[in-house]
This record gives sequence, C-alpha cells and structure tokens, in this order.
Amino acid sequence: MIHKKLKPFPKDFLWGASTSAYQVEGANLTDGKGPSCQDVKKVPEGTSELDVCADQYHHYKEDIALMAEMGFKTYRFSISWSRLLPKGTGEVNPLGIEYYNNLINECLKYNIEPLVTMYHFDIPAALDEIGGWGNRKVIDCFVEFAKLMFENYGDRVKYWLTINEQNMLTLVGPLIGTFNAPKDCTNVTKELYQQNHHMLVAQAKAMALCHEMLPNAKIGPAPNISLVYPASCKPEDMLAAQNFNAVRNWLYLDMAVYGVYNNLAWAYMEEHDAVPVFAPGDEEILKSGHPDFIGFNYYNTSTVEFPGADEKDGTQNDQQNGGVEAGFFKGFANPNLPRTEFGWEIDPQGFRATIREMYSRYRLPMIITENGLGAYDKLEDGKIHDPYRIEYLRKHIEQMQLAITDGAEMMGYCPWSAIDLISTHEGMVKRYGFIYVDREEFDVKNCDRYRKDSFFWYKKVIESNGEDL
Ligand code: BGP
Repeated sequence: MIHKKLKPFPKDFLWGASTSAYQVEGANLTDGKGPSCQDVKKVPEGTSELDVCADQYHHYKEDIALMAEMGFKTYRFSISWSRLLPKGTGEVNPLGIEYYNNLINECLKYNIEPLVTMYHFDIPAALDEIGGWGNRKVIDCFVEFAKLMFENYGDRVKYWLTINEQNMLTLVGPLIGTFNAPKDCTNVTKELYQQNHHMLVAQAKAMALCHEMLPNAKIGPAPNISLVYPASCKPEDMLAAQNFNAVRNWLYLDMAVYGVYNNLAWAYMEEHDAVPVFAPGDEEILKSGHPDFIGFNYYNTSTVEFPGADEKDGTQNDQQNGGVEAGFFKGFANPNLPRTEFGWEIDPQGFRATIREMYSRYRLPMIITENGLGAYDKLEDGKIHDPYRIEYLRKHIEQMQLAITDGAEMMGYCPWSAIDLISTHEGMVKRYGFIYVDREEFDVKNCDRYRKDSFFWYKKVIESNGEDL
C-alpha cells in the first residue's frame, strides 16, 4: 500500500507491557491476602490453580530488572483488591500495602512508570458473597479501595486505569469466572446490565476522586475495543455491525467519556427488558467522571451478519466469532484473517482501523493496554524461539504507527504480557510473555526466568523508539 511519510512515535512514548495480579503474582492466600472470586471458582479441568502463577510476588525484583533490561518505560500491573482489603472493605492488610509499595519503588528505581489497573477480574470473594457487582454497596467498597490506593501510592503513581475489560465482564463474565447471579434470577441479561451499571457508576466515582485527590495524576478506562465489520455489503449486515459495535464497544466508551448510555445499546437493553435501575444521583455521577486518556486492549476484530428471522439467542461474543442476538447481530468467521494456534483471528489492519475510529469518536490520547499472541512456547537449551510472536507484534506496531500518521494521538503500547502467566481459562500452556517462566501446568518447578527471542527483539524496538522493527 502506498502511504505518505510515516510520523515517528512521540519522544516520550510509553513502551512497556502488562500483567494482572491474579494471573501473575501467586501467593494468593499468603501474607494476609483474602480470596478473590478467582480463588474460589472451579478451575477448568486440566488447567492449574492460581496459587503460584508466575510467582511474581517472590520474584518481582528479578522481573522488574528484566523489564528494565528490555528498556521498559512503563509496566502495567494490577493491584489485587483482596490483598489490600481481604474482605473487600474495612480491615486493611499492611503486608499487602507493603508489597505494592515495594513493587512501585522497584519500578521507579529503573525509571519505569507504574501504570496501575485498579480492578482486573478479581473482586474479593467476600463481596461476591453479598451479591458482587449486583449489590449497590459494592460501589462504595470500590471507592474505598480506590481511596486507599490513591492515599498510599498516589505520590508515585501518575497513571491509573479503572476497570479492565468491563465490556468482557458483561459480555462473557461467566466464562472469565466473574459473573455471579442470584439464585432466583430469571433474566440474566437484566442482571448483567444492572451489574454493568454499578461498575460504570463506580468507575465515574473513582475518576472524579482521582482528580480531586491527585490533581497531577491521569486516569482512564481499559475496555477491550475492537471494530466490528459487516460480513458483507448488504445494508442489513451494516446495521448488524452497528448494533454489535454499540453493545461491544461504544456503550463503555460513550459512558466513560460523555457519561451517557449509547442509544443503540439502550435500545438493545429495552428489547431485552434489561434497562438498569438508576439510583438518585447516578445521572450526575456518570457525567462527573471524565477520563484523561483511554486505555484499551486489542486482540482482534469481530465480524457479524444480520441474523435470519428464525435465529434464536445464543452465547454472546466469545472474542472470536461473535455469538447470536436474535434480531440484532450474528457472529461470522472472517475468511480473510489467519488465526493463532488458539483460534484467535489476527488482524493488524483492524488495529489501525480501531484506533482511527476511536480517535475520531473521542479525541482523547490512547494507550494500548493489551495486545499479543498466546502460543505453546518451547524451552530448548535455555532458548525460546518465538518468531510468530515477533511477527504478530511487529505488524501491530507498524499499523499503530500508520494510525499515528493518520493523526491519532497515542501515548504508549503495553502488549500482553510482560512475562508468562496464567491464561484466563487455558492455564499455563497458553503463553504470551517476553520472559519465559519455567514451570509446567502442575509441576511449578522453580519458576526460573528465561529471555525469549522476542525479549531481545522488543529491546531493540524500544531502544530505537519503534524505528527498528
Ligand atoms: C484479556 C484479559 C487478560 C488476558 C488476555 C488473554 O481479555 O484482560 O487478563 O488473559 O485477555 O486472554 P487469555 O488468557 O484468555 O488467552
């Protein structure tokens, strides 16, 4: 494709990578940490538990040193709610406060900017017992948790992310292990959108509190955003794509940025008798948030067609093919895209298209908080050859630079993941990291660290500020 001269990445571009607490830390019930919803859920057969993970809790110094060796400008990690507040509210765990103090200080020692996700799929189990996000009280618990983090870490953490992939929590919560419906629930969609509403209110309150307590800090949401294509140029397929874009993407960003429900998403909720109940004051709270930037995870695009008249509701988006919503959209496997070993479509140009669309809708700077390829990496003679990962990341970085050339404002890039960790539902065999962790699904060995080929490649990318790909 012919293109005008590429614009360079900004000088202070935040190159780094991401992890989340429940997938990387281990030590899940030690040093006073309370269980999260992830610790009490049934793990899928054949996958490992979350008690060791990559054992970052005990290896953080080594891990941050390796990230510094790659030249990271930022490290995105999440703070475990139940490590700070074992019951989600009330009593504080001093060892938890200390752990993240140490982690943050270790990052700063190497001039690595901590990028902190406040909540990444791990609501405290004690809050789940009172109904989880279905219970409005959890909004106050989240604000209490936010305040605790701002008080303890706000002097050093400049960048905050509110809720990781809130849209996936709503679309595929049962798969991630975060959805908890009351036993007598007769309309799951309604329950999901009520929980979603509570999270949106909690997010807006946390953003407003951050601005009040930490005027120099920046905060933003971190949904999973990817453009939805129509399966053909039939006008009804275009309508289906707009429908799915609304419930998958724009609901979350229209709310975070403008404080209003997207009208198509609202119409969808009306049709499913799933309109959320607003408590007095919610409308104003939702408008008071105002993110400073948008963080978003991107793995692949989705494609949909308009469902046939006799089509019944099926499962919602599974990150790969969509799912079915009668009268609204139906997932479609895009024949133009290759797939990873785990069946995820690969679409670097879709990344550019997504960034362009987001910038023209919201005009806010953006940071990529996840992007990456899961594979069965092999350790041989102390080496891990992962050319497939390098190729995936290279193509996405190229497209990001094209999007910058198109005029989008990009602040940084944090692929998933800095280091191998436990997948959301496919255990330890699905690896994403630049750093290999030597352990098997059930034999955790010593969790020794090894540099993959992609480690050396990414170091070069960062050193050259994205010029040497
Ligand atoms: C995102 C999550 C991450 C992560 C990643 C890869 O949805 O935010 O927590 O795990 O996807 O997904 P998986 O582990 O299912 O391969």
